[in-house]
Amino acid sequence: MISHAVEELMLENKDSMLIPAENVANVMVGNPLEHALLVLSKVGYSTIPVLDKEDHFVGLLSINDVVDKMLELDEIDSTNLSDFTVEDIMRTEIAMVDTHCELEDVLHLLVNANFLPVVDDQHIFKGIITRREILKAVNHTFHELEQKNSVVPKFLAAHLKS
Ligand code: 2BA
Repeated sequence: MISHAVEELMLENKDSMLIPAENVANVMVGNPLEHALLVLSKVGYSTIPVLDKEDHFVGLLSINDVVDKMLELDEIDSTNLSDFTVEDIMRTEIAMVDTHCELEDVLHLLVNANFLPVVDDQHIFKGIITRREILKAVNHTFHELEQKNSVVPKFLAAHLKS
């Protein structure tokens, strides 16, 4: 369990932990794969969220999945991809959190994911929490603890006790 003091420090810059939906590259579930490939190569991210027309989060699409699909086809030609949509290959078994999630759950889930999609009660996509933002918060927390002398070396702690 995370101590209250550490959690407080981790959440000091809580607002910047969530990259809001409007700043997150995404594709629509019905987009042809040829279009999705263009989006993925343009934005530079390896995996991006898939949304439906009502902005619900429905899955993830990665550049690897698109390349795998191209390799399955007779000729390696991106125009063949227009016969398929994002829905045909997106991943739907995804770790995600809601807007009321606990920091501890986020930390656990980010062990196995580069980022976590965040949804509200109606499953509307609100943004993502990335490993990068969490590591920034960890870094900030370590420095603050050090500055406040909250971290006492073991030998000193034993000396202070005696
Ligand atoms: P990746 O695309 O595999 O990126 C891994 C890390 O590489 C990112 O970690 C980031 O530090 C860096 N990086 C890659 N492409 C970048 C770019 N175009 N601009 C700036 N930095 C870039 P995180 O920032 O922790 O992101 C973790 C994952 O979250 C990314 O994995 C990507 O799948 C997703 N992601 C992050 N920001 C996103 C955004 N604005 N839109 C869509 N997906 C995003």
